[in-house]
Amino acid sequence: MKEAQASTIYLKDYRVPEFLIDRTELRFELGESETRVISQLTMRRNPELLGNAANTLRLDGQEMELVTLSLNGRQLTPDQYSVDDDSLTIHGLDALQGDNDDGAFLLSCETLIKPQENTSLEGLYKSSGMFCTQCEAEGFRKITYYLDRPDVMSEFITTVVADKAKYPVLLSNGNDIERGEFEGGKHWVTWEDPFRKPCYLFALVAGDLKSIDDQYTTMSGRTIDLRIFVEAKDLDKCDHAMVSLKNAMAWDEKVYGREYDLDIFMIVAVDDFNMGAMENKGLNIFNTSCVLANPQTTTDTAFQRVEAVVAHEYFHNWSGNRVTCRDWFQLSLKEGFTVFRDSEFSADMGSRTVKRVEDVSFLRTHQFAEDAGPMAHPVRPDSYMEISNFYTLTIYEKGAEVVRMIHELLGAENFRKGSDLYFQRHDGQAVTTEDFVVAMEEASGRDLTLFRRWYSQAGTPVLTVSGRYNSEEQEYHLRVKQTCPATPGQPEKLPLHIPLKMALLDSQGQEIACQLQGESKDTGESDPQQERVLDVTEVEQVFVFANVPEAPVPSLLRGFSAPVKLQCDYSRDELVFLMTQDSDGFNRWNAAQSLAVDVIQELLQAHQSGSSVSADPLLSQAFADVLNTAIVDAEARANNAQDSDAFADQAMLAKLLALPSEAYLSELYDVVDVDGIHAVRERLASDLAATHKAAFSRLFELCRSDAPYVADAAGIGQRALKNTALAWMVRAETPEALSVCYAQFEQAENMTDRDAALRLLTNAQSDYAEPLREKALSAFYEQWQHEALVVNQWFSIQALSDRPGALSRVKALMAHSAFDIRNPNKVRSVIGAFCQHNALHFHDRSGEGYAFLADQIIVLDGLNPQIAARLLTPLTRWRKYDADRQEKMKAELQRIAQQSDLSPDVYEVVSKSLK
Ligand code: B3K
Ligand code: ZN
Repeated sequence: MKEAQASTIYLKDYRVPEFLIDRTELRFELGESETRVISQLTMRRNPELLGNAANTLRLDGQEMELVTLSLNGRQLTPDQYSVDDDSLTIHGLDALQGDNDDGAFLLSCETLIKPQENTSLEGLYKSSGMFCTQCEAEGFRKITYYLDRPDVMSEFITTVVADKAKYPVLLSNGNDIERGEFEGGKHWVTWEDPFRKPCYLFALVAGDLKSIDDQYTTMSGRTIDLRIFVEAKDLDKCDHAMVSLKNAMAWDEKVYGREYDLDIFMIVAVDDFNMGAMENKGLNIFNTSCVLANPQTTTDTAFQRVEAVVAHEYFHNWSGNRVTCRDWFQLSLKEGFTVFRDSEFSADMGSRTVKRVEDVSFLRTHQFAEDAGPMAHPVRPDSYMEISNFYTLTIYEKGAEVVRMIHELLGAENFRKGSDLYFQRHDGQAVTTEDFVVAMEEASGRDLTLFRRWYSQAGTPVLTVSGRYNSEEQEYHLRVKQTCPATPGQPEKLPLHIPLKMALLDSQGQEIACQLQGESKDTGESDPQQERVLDVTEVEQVFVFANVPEAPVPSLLRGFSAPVKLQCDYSRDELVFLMTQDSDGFNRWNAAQSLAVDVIQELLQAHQSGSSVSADPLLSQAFADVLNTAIVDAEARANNAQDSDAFADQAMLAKLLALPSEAYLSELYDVVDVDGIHAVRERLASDLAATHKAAFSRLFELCRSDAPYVADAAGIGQRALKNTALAWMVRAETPEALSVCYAQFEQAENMTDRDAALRLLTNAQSDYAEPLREKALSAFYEQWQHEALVVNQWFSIQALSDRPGALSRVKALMAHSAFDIRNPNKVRSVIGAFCQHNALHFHDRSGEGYAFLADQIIVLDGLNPQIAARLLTPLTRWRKYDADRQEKMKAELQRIAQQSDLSPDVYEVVSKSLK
């Protein structure tokens, strides 16, 4: 493996910048074969470095041709500077600068770049005939020579010049202040962004775009223009994003007191994009998949994603843009906080418990796996080779959990005081996670010294809890132990400050007052609480509760109050009790999951030892109870019962009727038995489907509705429950059930129902299913072939199918005319879907799945290293499989490693995985 490809950057090496850029003036002359970029940087030495004698100025820059360079108006000669693959260095700055009182100087630079040839989708590139940019984290250096680091903040004035017919819309950050036309069909627009920002927030767009426009009046009465730019054919898919944006703006005012600052807020949708969206100041650029939504083409899940991502990017205007990161080790400062903000927003817009269940399932399945793998790193990493590899589930999702824990420890009111202080103190600055924690501490008076370890320590802590009741003393002892496994570079772990939210339930399911020994009953401060947050801070602690009249069942880690693995030896009866009695909705769901996990693990053990065990009837009974609740509730709705408040949350019922996923079950084992888990879970599901056949059909019928499609919590819940019932019905693959499914596919008036039916048909294995499936798949493509996002869905539905022959189908899809390896959405919907989410076939014993992925990575690395590195994830987990699979996975990693000219992105992931 070529060692020279990537060097490691360490947090401990951080130094403040030697130079600052106060003003950045840019002019882009966009052309069909090349683009000319003219920059004028008003710079000075950083006064923080007293007596800064730096006489050499190094600017970042890659993949560009330098045309001219001048300093204070004097052109520099080649002996006065040097250029290499990554930088431009000016030597002997003092002499060049001459006498200048304030030390400021003007550096002017003209370069040529080729956006048309840029397949990395970083920097300036073309997507479907339009120019667009992606600069975070280090893409600006592909646009012009610059100090490409987030702690260099500048004002930007940008002029874009382009052919008017081809690119009628020219956008950049801030407000447009001037425009004009040149002879020969060109026009130009100048944009000014008065807010100082790092260059990673710079954006430019030029294209033939149309917009839907709206306005928002802020809490102080300012009117903001809102514009969403898309291709003309997509104008009918922007309303949901616009409503989401306005809701997000209002929510940030109400919950955080944060108001928008510019006069205009723009969103642009592009087809070729490496991730979901980007929060460029005043000009967010979105992957079409995260902005376009229309009931005909978009599922409920995608509607919810649009709402969440629009909000996330908008919230960055404060948590990320007004207050930004000092260096990329602080990435979670903006990402963790902003994910926390967007998840709270979504919770307020829809069903809070369901949102929590979804977030926690995702975290436990995917982030926990990352934390246990070779790329594990703390929320604030100590080092990286390629920062693009650190836009991870740990930075985002675990980072959000860390902020959520601070919220839990401080309470909503103090947390708000803390965020007010943080925003006010650091407005216009580039800061650290430490600054965030200090603001929270100072505003609340809460000591977070120990808590800080969450930022520096990687790995998922394990909390082992056991209870003991002493009837004579009427005491309940809760023993809590914490451990955390070693992670790369961190063999030893220190105890963390873990907020353990809990309650004690009596036999009726009522919460018992939780009085810790030593707390008096009648002092106002320590009034016994029904629910409380225990501060777990030591390796082992015993919490003694006094005046407990009967042996309680503890309800632990309510709302998933910390991102830990909870081990508690509940009996199955206790789990059923919690499922039905716990007043914490999250814990009711969690108990249901734990019961199912427990039963499946028992079945798997039997399966592996060749013995036969039948599933504990408790699980089936639990299903019957949920089904019964769902049916009674649906009947009440059907009978137009008035009291809608009394209705159950149908989305939650759908969650309770879902078995834990194979991916989650896999995460629970050190060595994953891919085939065993699949076989056992399938068999259990078939048994449950058969046992409750009539009830599922009844529920399905009751949940069908003629009401027009609305993407609100009630509508989404109703469709989720109906389609869950349909899935259980189709399991038996009877001709009747398959016909019902096909009829839904044909008659559906929205994409959610059509998609659900098509997925089931695509997975069905029986002979009867085959013609239905073929008919449905071709009709679907026929109807939607002109909608790129729907075609992606069609790809992924097929790539995910667990029918035999999956890999050859995936290869055939890649040969389909609609597939394009340069488009990340297409790559994700075929290669990504198969390798990351079709474990059964990706991990086929033959090892062909592994070889296929390695082949794709080698091709993609030459085109788009970020996407290539991201796709590697399933191979990095080789330690979790049996010896034979391990060998095969490792061999493919080694094959990738031996390629010449690997990108730093892929090099870092491969080398760390093989260590
Ligand atoms: N900040 C961007 C992610 C940039 C990824 C760069 N490789 C989107 C977001 O988190 O909001
Ligand atoms: Zn973000």
